[in-house]
Amino acid sequence: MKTGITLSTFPTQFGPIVFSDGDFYENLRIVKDLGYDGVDLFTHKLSRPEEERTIATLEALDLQAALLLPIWLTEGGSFLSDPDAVRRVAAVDRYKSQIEVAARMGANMPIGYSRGNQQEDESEQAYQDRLAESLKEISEFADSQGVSIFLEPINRYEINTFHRAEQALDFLDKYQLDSIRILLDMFHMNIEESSLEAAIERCGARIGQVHISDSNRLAPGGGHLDYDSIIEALADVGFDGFLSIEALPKPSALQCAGDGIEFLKNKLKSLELAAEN
Ligand code: LER
Ligand code: MN
Repeated sequence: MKTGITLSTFPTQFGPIVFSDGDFYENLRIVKDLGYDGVDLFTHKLSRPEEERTIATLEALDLQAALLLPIWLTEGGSFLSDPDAVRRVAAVDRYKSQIEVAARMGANMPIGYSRGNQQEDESEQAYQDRLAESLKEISEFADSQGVSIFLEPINRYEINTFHRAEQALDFLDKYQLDSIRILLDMFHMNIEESSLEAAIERCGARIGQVHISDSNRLAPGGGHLDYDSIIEALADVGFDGFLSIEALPKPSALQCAGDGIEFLKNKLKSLELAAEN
C-alpha cells in the first residue's frame, strides 16, 4: 500500500485538507521530505501553464498524483445529478474536461459532493436515474482516458446519498457502472458502517482508494479507530492502492502530516513483519 496526503493548489476553507494554505509547491516539497508516495490534489481551475508546472514538479519530486479533486466545480455549483438538464449536461462536460487533466497527471477522480443531493420532492429512483446517466458518460470517457472513477460514500451530515459502502455498490450494480470503484473514507465509515472490516470485505477488489483519518478526523492514532484491524482487512482483500491522509490540520498541517506518515509506516511495517513470521 502507498501513502498519500491531501493538499490544495490554492488557499481554501474547503476541508478537511491537510495542506490548504495554497503554498502549493513548498507543500509538495514538505510532503516529499516527510516520505509520502503521493498526493490527493484539491484544485482550483488550473491554467495550462499551472497544470504543466504541477506535472513537472510532481515528476521532479517523484510524487504520484493519486486523486484529482476539482473542487472549483462543486464550489461553482456543478453537480452531476442536477435536476436542470442544461446545467447537468454542462456539469458532465466540465467533469470530462477535468478527467483529461487527471489523465495528463496520471491521477484518478472521485465522485463525492459532485454527485449532488437528492431533491426533497423526488424519489430515490429519479435521483439515481439522473446521476447514473451522467456517470455512464463520465465513466466511459474516463475509461477511454485511462482514469479510474471512485464513488465515495460520505456521512449523512454532509450529503443525503450513499452513506454506506453497500449502498454505493448496489447503485453501481443496478446501473451496471462496472468500471466505477469505491473510495472508502474511514471517518465517514466510522459514522455509518456497523463494521468497518465487514464493509472493507464487502467492497473487496472494488476498493480504489482509501481516505485515512481517525474517529475525530485527526491524524490516525489521534482517536479510537482500530487501525491494526483496518489495515489487516485492507490487506486481506488485496488492496494495494493509496492510503491518503484526509484529516484536520491540527495542531498544525506539518504535525498532522508527520504524525500521519509515522503512524501509517509503522502499521504497514508491522503488518509486513507479521506476514513474514
Ligand atoms: C468530505 O468529507 C470528504 O471526505 C472528501 O473526500 C469529499 O471530497
Ligand atoms: Mn474523503
